[in-house]
Amino acid sequence: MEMLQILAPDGTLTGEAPLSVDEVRRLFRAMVAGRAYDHKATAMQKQGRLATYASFEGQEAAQIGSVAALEERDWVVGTYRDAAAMWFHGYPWVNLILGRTGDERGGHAPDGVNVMPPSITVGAHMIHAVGLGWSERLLGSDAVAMTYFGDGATSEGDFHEAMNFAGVYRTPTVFVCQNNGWAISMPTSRQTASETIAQKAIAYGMPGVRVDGNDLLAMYQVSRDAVARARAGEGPTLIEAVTYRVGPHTTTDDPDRYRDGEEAAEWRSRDPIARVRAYLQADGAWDAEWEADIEQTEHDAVERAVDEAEALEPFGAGEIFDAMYAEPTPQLIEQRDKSIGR
Ligand SMILES: Cc1ncc(C[n+]2csc(CCOP(=O)(O)OP(=O)(O)O)c2C)c(N)n1
Repeated sequence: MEMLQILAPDGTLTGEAPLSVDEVRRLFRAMVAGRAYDHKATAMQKQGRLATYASFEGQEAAQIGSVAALEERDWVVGTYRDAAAMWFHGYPWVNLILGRTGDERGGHAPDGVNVMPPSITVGAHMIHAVGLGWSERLLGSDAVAMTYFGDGATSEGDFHEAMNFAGVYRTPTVFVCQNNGWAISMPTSRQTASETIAQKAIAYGMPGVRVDGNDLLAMYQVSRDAVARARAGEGPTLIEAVTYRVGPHTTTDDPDRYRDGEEAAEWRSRDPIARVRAYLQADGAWDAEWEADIEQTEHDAVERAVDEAEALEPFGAGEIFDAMYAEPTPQLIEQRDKSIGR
């Protein structure tokens, strides 16, 4: 299967750009914001202020290029590694930070923001995305659900169930697999005997596309087309975004124990942000001062979210139970009472 690329690693176009320069500048800024959050969260974990954190460095184009194709009424259903996509669709940084401290108040989106909390269970959320899209369709809406997952998640039974159901019922689902080369220490080559992930779509009766996941423009184009298909009632699409996790799996991981450092260094040189920077610069639409300015502004926004999260009164031990159901079950009431020593 061919891999679509529109923006070459040196920032030159190999096809027609699907976005105006102003739109590219807006998405460049979003990628810069994502990286500001990513670096801050990694640093905070090392300071003992966050629990485990999963960096998405290197995957900014895969996330921002795809989520940018959505409308507000659409859904984002992602994982622990998809903070940039979640944030772009309205999930506030403060909630993401709270979630990483184990505070349940970070575990849901504000009203009207169609973003599910991140799935830590590998693969389980793809089924939810299919159900969300299907229910939107049954309610007469044209909203679609975009779900993010890794190459490792495609080995879960949940992936098969989600893809199969979506194919049979032609649900408005866009499956975005960020094939980042590794599932913790398991390389994609040992994850599946398929030559590509995209080709798995054929068996479920839906289109599969393979795209350079470090290319913002190509990511946007394939996502826009998949969203349009889903919205028009033509069913789901599987997108395989070929990218790379340049950092560790999470802050608890040491990738030097299982992979060659040169591989990560090579992928760092294909940085998705640098690629768009080169494109904008060649167009006269970038200068260092502008980037320094947006970087500072986005960094400040993340810092404010951190301050807000850390200024909250600690979450009470028993309150976690209140977040489970509208009406707690007798068992939950019993557990809650025990946890607060009643
Ligand atoms: C059902 C389940 N099994 C195992 C784990 C432990 N685990 C967390 S992340 C991960 C690897 C997932 O790899 P992939 O789907 O490729 O996503 P990536 O982390 O690379 O983004 C595993 C095995 C889990 N969270 N859930």
